[in-house]
Order: sequence, then C-alpha cells, then structure tokens
Amino acid sequence: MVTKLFQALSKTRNGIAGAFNTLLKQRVTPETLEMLEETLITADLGIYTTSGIIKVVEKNATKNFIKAVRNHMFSILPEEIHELPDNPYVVLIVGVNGTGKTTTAAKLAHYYKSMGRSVILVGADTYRAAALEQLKIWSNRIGVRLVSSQSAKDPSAVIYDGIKAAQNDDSNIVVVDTAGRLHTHKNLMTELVKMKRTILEKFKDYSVKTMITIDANLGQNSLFQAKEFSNYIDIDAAILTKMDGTAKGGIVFSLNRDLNIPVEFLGIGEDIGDFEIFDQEHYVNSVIGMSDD
Ligand SMILES: Nc1nc2c(ncn2[C@@H]2O[C@H](COP(=O)(O)OP(=O)(O)OP(=O)(O)O)[C@@H](O)[C@H]2O)c(=O)[nH]1
Ligand SMILES: [Mg+2]
Repeated sequence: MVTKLFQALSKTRNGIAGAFNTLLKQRVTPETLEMLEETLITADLGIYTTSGIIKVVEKNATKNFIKAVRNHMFSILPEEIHELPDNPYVVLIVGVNGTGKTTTAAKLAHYYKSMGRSVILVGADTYRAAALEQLKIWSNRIGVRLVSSQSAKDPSAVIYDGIKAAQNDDSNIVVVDTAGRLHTHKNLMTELVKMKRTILEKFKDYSVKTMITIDANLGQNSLFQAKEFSNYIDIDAAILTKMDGTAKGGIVFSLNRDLNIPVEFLGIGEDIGDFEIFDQEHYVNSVIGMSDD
C-alpha cells in the first residue's frame, strides 16, 4: 500500500533507493560507495549515520545488502515515544518563525480530539493579529474551542485563561500555539521559560510537554536552532514538518544522534490530516523504498 508518508518521502527515497540500486548493479567499489555517501549526506542523515551505513554495505558487499542496511537503520532510530496520557497536560508548541507551529497545533488538537480527548486550543501568539485569525479558522474547522485574547500582550496570561477554561470544560489537553522566535532573541526565549513556569506553578495537576516544530527543508540549520532552544527550555519531542516534498527526509537520524530529541510526529502536508505518528519501521521503509511487512 502506498501511504501518505511513502508518497511524501518520494524525493528522499528516489535519491537513496537510486544510489542503492546503482551499487547493487555496479557492485560495491570505492567510487560507488562515494556516490552513496554523497547521497546520504545530501538527504541529511548526518555524517555519523552515513558512515555507519557505509560500513554495513561494505560488510555485506557480496550479497544483497538492503535488508542488513534496513535493520541497521532501524536499530539506530529513536524509540517511538508517542503515548496519550490520561492526566491533564499542556502541549507548548514552540519553534522558529514559519516552521509550522500554528498548522501543527491545529493538527495535534484534531488528532487528540479524534482519539476521544477533550481539547482546547490556546492562541498565545500575541504579537500578530493574523496569527490569531489563522488559528480561529482552524479551530472552527476542527470544532475545537479556542481561547485567545485580542488585547493581552502577555502570552502567559492567555495560557492561564486557557487552562482555566479547560478546567471548567473538563478538557484534559490544552494545545498552545506560540509565536515564532529565534534563539538570538533573548527576551522571547525567556518568555517561553515564563510560560512553562506559569503553568507548573499555577496548575499543579497539569504537566507540560514542550514540542518543537522543525522544518525538514532547513536541514542541519534547523538542528542548530533546536539545540539553541533546548538551552532555554527542555524539549520533550520534535515534530518534523514539511516532510512532503523535501529531499532531506533523513533528518530524523541526525536529530536523534546529534540532539537526542525524539521525533513524535511528522507533518506531511498543509491539511489537517497530513500528520502522522512517527513509526520507525514505516519511516525506514519509506526512506529506502521497501513496503512494510
Ligand atoms: N507542505 C507543508 N506545508 C506545511 C506543513 N506544515 C505547515 N506548512 C505550511 O507552512 C507555512 C507556515 O505554517 P504556520 O503553521 O503558519 O507556521 P508558524 O510556525 O505558525 O509560523 P509563524 O507563526 O509565522 O512563526 C504555511 O503555509 C503552512 O501551510 C507541512 O507539513 N507540509
Ligand atoms: Mg504561527
């Protein structure tokens, strides 16, 4: 079955599967290995993962090495961390400008709702009126209540109101869309810290899960950004967005290896349903061109 993720990763796969096929046809030589290495680096698997794969290919050079490569890739990926806790919690969606926070907040709220949870969206991007409009449209579309403020400047105050509303509604998941920020804006970074502190101090029964959206197209640069974020606030999970159409779909490997941030979801399009729980096997198979079995 051709799944959405398989389709979304077609550019990444074309490169990688193409390189493997060339190796199978032309044999494993220093030249073909170099070509494979280049392809894997271009697909953003990172140097460490790339050299690990090259070693597996060399070791299995006389036979069809694809299965061995697949098993190796599988073994170095992060654990699947997705779970839906029963206790109330707040999801803070953070990240650099334009990486897909607002879209992802809506996708996530929709997903939780589809799992039978009662959800509230909070518009804590208080800097731009347009940000709120965008979230309003999503909240109407998915039928999830939105808490926001036209006038409040302090996002922590909006979050406070949002959690109060969630308590009144018996909603156990609060999804917060925050403003885009760069790690170089110190004030904005400490504002994030304050948001988390406010929740933990004022709502003892809620836990906080901080998720960072990472635009897969930005490659290694986005890893650097995520690292800077984690200098201020603990990041519990990453959501890789815009995996559709990118040739850099190997970024999951470097994210795990270099930053130790597990990937929980993948964004694979602009629509509400273009969203998947990260699944190791499905991901690896989509990257190297095998079907799940
Ligand atoms: N193709 C594709 N586009 C996406 C995906 N996620 C978000 N987008 C698009 O990326 C653009 C930016 O998305 P937003 O959700 O507004 O990003 P943001 O991080 O909230 O942006 P700021 O609030 O300005 O920092 C929009 O055009 C989205 O439709 C995805 O998974 N795939
Ligand atoms: Mg936004």
